[in-house]
Amino acid sequence: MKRTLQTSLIAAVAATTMMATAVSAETWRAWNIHSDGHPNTAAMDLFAEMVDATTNGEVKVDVFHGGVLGSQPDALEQVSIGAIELGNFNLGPIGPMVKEANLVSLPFIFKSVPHMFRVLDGEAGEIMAKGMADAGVMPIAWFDAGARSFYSQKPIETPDDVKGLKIRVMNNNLYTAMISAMGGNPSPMAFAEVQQALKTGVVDGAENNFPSFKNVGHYEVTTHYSLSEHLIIPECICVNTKKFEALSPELQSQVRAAAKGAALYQRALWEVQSGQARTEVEAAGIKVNEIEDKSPFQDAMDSVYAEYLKANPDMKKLVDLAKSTK
Ligand code: GTR
Repeated sequence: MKRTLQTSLIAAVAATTMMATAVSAETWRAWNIHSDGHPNTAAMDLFAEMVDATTNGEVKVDVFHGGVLGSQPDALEQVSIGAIELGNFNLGPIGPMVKEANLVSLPFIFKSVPHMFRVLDGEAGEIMAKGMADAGVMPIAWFDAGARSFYSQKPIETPDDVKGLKIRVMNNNLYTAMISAMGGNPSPMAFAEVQQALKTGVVDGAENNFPSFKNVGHYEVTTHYSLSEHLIIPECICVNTKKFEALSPELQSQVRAAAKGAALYQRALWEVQSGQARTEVEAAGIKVNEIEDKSPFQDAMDSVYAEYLKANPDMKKLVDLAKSTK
């Protein structure tokens, strides 16, 4: 089924765009933190294939998997200045460079993944996309990244369970505030270092979605995954704004169509593979703790919101837009 979906997406995208005559082919380097077996890796490969097919080879995308082009904050910087042309980025580490993108890093801002996509498809999404494009990282498609939950050597079922634990977070002050508000010790760290840090006890825990928890082996060095689902953060295919705008309007729409097709594929894969990842880690011995009542976690975030909005009053509009989206 995988191949069939891929083939029909490529055909559909090719059919909706005019065949271009190759004049000056250019190759774009794409950053991807994930390796084989992760939905985003397959989606980025399909994106590259579709760009090639729909632009008739005028734009080529060379995807570098496994984070070999650098850590996420470094790669973002590189894309923003055009040293790397694009990447599949999580919006969390974009917050420190694009204030509007921080909307998605407020804990419990979204009710569900579909709610998050509805917010992205509305005015709030437009404002975020503009802020990102102005900073040089223009989103041309949104990926699903599910919800992030805590994992450690013990269940984390209430905010009190975080007290005194050193928890790895991505690079964003909102996440350090989130852990501190529960009495934990936040430890910002690059994704590539987390497995070793968990193994050696440099950190007591971390937080992520099931596919990432599984794919980079975090489940091998921890015992409990607790479904706090405190963050629902989308990901993007983000392109250096100037490189994208330098393309002809026709090429721009072909690249956009390829990104949309890749996102459609990614979301379908995500649905299946995040369930599979959960099954696999449970089979490997991970105890998954359901959390019936998440309100103590949500209540613990009141001070995070209050302080954040005090320091960034202009973000209130985006928060209100998200909260009023059905
Ligand atoms: C993953 C995400 C990566 C990276 C990672 C992390 O879920 O796909 O882009 O942000 O989490 O925790 O650093």
